[in-house]
Amino acid sequence: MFKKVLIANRGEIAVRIMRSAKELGITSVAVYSDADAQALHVRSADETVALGDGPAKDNYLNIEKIIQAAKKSGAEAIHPGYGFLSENAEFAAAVTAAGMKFIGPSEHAIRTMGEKVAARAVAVEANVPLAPGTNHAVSGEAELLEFGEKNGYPILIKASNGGGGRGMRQAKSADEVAEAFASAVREATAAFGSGDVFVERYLTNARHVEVQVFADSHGNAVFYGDRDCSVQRRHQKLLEEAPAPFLSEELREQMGEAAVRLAREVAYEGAGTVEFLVEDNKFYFLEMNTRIQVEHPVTEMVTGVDLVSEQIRVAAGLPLNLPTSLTSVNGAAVEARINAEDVAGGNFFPSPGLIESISVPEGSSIRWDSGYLSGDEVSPNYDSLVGKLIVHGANRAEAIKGLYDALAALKIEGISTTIPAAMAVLDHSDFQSGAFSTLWLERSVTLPESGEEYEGALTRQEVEVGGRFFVIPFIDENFVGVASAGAQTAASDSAGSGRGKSRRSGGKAAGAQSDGKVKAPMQGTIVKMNVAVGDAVTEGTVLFVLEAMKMENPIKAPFDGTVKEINVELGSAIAAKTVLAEIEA
Ligand code: MV4
Repeated sequence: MFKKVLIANRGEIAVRIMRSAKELGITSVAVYSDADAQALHVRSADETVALGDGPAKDNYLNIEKIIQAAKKSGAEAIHPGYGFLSENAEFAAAVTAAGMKFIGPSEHAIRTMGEKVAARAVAVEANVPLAPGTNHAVSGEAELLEFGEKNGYPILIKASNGGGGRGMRQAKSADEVAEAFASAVREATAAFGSGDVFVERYLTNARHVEVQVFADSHGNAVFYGDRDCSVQRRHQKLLEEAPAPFLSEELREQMGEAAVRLAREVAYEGAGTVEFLVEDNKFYFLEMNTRIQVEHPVTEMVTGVDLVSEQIRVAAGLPLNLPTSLTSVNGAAVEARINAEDVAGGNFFPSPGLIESISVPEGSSIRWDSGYLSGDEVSPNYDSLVGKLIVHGANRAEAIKGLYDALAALKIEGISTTIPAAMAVLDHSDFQSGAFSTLWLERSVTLPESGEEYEGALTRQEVEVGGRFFVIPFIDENFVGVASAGAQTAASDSAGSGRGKSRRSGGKAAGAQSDGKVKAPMQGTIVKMNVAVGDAVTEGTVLFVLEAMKMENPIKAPFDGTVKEINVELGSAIAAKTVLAEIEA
């Protein structure tokens, strides 16, 4: 076993890894940027090495500096955590070349799975089902149109080097292909330096289910439970749970076996996650993440296994402690990610700053993984994750209730957090009944406004009309700068789940009573302008493309009309809520 391990990360995951290191009797070495000199992960380490000032690319992302720090400290291995250099094949190679052990899979496995077209080829080899799509980078619009013609719309254009939804665009019909293709290529080029994209049939009613796999250097490979991560907003997960609910035992086992075949095909070592879409009792491979995941604690809660210890043990050459694959687990666990963000009706604005106090509920079924204590500061320069609250229950309903109550008792002063959003989701009948998919949160949930606490105590106001219960969904294709006007009166019947409630459409925008002012949903840069004053537009016409945090956001017309006024130009840097244009009906 290693005597000393360097942790090339910060925040809650660095603290989490140090906990396992301590239990294994390993000395932990923290690295830190100047901005993090006082951070909890630095205070929690046995030894520390400074990486200097500047943005992450000068410290946490600087391969050379981290290798030097590790050598200087005498560490025998480096744990990369998640994010930063965790899925950087070059880093894994550099660690090995420097005579240390990278706690993760081989450079080859990281590179292959990081390249989505290559990963699809591995899935084909391993006989793992895929969504209909191309197994090569597409040459241009013509090929996309041909694909759409043959497989039907909507189609999803994805960056080959993408992940987390970056460089991903849908086209709902042939008309939208040119625009979606250009936008995907532009975003992929800006984010990954490669404009390679491929295309898949878009599965619009799917859940996002992932399988935990683990392999060692002795030829053992197992699956270790699954998680559902469908509750996301703009590819930021809000809640995760284990096991993935509402899956047949047969499907669960098939997915686990497929995940293990995939891991074997790339000679995988260590912990990995195989992402699938599940729709109509069928599953389709999406991608493999070659790292420990943020949401790994829900798996730990239902299996009783310490996945990080297992990563370290396996990297040290020991055989897996998990002798067989596992489909049935103990109860259920749900995790809420607590971010320093103002929910703001669904806008999730950053809310960094000084945490005046954190008060965490205690209990044998409650776990709190955090990188901060009272008096610590959340920097605007790093991930906004403050901590993860995870609750275990004898079954899903108890875990949901337990997490809801724990969230109500979790008090964080000084910054805004996503606590009210998580509570609203847990309290939603669709979440409880399983009537959700990856698009559900953005489309169907009204989230609390700024400064509002969620109040519900898992009791619901049930609105009944003519003996039936109604939910009024907030229908929002993609993301709309101003919510579509008025038209969403079609109430969907939720009587199937036995209960429902009236949810006022609203949150993210001026909504149903739109005055035609098209506002920027966030701060960013106008990278495309499709209209001029006087142009006729129809509801949903993309007026502008706003780039924010390296993601492109289409800004659409709220209703049919004419462009009366445009207040920005190509290249304009604009603040959130700026009125970009005005549409007259
Ligand atoms: C998809 C999909 C539906 N159909 N691919 C999201 C990020 C990356 N891991 C792949 N993702 C998806 N790929 C096909 N063919 C749905 C997702 C997806 C998603 C899409 C839109 C909004 C939220 C989403 C959340 C999870 C997965």
